[in-house]
Amino acid sequence: MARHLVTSALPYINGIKHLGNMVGSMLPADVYSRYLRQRGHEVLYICATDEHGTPAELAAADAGLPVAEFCEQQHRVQAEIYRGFQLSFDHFGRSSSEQNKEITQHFARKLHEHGFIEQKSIRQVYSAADGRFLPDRYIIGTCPHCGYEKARGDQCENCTRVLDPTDLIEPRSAISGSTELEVRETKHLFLTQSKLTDEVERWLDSASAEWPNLSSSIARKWLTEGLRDRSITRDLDWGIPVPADTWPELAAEGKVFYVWFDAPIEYIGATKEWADQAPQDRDWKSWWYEADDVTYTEFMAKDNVPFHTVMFPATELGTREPWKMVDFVQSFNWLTYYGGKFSTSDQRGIFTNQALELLPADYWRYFLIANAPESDDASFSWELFASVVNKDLADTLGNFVNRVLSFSRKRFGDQVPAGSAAGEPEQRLAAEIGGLIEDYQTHLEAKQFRKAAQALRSLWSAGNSYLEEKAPWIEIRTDQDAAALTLRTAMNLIYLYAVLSEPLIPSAAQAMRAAFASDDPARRWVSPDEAKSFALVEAGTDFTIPPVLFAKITEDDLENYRTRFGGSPDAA
Ligand code: B3M
Ligand code: ZN
Repeated sequence: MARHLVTSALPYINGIKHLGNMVGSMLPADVYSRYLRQRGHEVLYICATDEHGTPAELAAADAGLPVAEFCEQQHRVQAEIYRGFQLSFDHFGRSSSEQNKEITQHFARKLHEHGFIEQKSIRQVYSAADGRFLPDRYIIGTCPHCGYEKARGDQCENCTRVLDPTDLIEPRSAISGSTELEVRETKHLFLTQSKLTDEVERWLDSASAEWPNLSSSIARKWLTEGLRDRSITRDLDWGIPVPADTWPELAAEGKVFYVWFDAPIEYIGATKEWADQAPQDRDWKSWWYEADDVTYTEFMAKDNVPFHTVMFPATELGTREPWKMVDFVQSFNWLTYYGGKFSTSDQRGIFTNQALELLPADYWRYFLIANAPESDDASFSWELFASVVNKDLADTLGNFVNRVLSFSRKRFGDQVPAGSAAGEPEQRLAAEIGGLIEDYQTHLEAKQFRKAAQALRSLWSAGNSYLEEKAPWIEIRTDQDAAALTLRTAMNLIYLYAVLSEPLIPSAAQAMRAAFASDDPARRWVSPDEAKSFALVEAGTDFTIPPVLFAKITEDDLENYRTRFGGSPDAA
């Protein structure tokens, strides 16, 4: 069986992320990884904090901490939150690791060896008011392509085009707002991507056939405009140093690599971090080097697509070494907060730490996956959130589980009752759930998360319809065996839900499994055929009733959330 390498875009270190950030990268990557593992594949899910660059330096200065200390602390904070969301990383690394330094420097040397790095004197923007060179993203101005007024010097967030600071109209310092910018001469390394354009294009042609349109169209757009040589070093204190053996002069000047140069390489660096933790049985290189048996899937929001579909592939190709290239780029649009932007700088929307203070991870995981911004932006509102939680999780799933188990215990005690043999309603149910499981698998394999959530919800609904149709609380008055059959069938559904719901709602899934004494932890999945035989939970099995799986969100809760977070982007 193929091995699956999964990565999600590396969350930047400078602050706690909001839900919009998680739904476009880590969460779907986690659902996909969990699904693949459950289907018996070997999976390596890698993520890390992206720790270099000016924003980290500035955030550290704000916090009054040395930047290394700040990053260490923030890494721990983020890692803890992701654990809370049950993100099942095999490793959550740090781009500031020794491993990443080693591999990034190796990449740079190889690129140099093959003539893809040039040293040039450039004129760089210096801000007298700030007393420093301004890195690209700290110069803001009007985008020459689309007219967006807050475009950053490295990329326009509005039209996603990659920019140079000198492209900006009316540039100013993002730190102080000062327009007194002067240009000074300094030496930097450039990745001569222009020489790799044809190769990247050929690779993209062969690799991108199955990608979602969002990913391939952004990649195409960027390529059509032609690849410009990009500077890959910066005048900063914090970053991966340029190797002195290759560029002694620049190293002496204290140049470091540009954060976007070393960040994607950290996917590899973090894999080595993972292996170094248990060197005896982990081989990082086999996942990345001559790794033809590996299928590599990346998850990210759309603004990160150019870097992953063009720049990083160009970097890999230019080493002239057989590094694993991405097979599938899954990208996402934005999750908005009442139609407005989630914003870290304006503290608008819901941050991942706040979310976990309000409700357990499963509530968020399910809502976000069921409403993932796949083909379009999606909007978060408390009203929608409450209605999805109440309807799908509390009623359709939670209430079903509770009703079936409580009623059975009341009438038949603590063991799954036997009852009569399956009849026509059970056959119909079997056909229905068989088809739905097929759908669910297909959508998860295709990384169509909304559709997958829909199929799962339909599976839960099928149980409710069956229960309503059979009405064991009426059957029991005249025919104990008929009622027992209905309950045993329904309990088989509960166990089926327990196993199949795990990628989306791992805690509730675990609680449902634990209800049955016969649960075999080795069971990873239930095939349509197995499900149809209703023999997952046999008569006589001891069971318990799990605590309420999902509490309803009340009108009072809603009112509180709206007051605390603002019911609209303006109010927040
Ligand atoms: N850290 C995302 C961002 O800050 C960036 C992703 C890196 S993935 C290699 O926009
Ligand atoms: Zn623009």
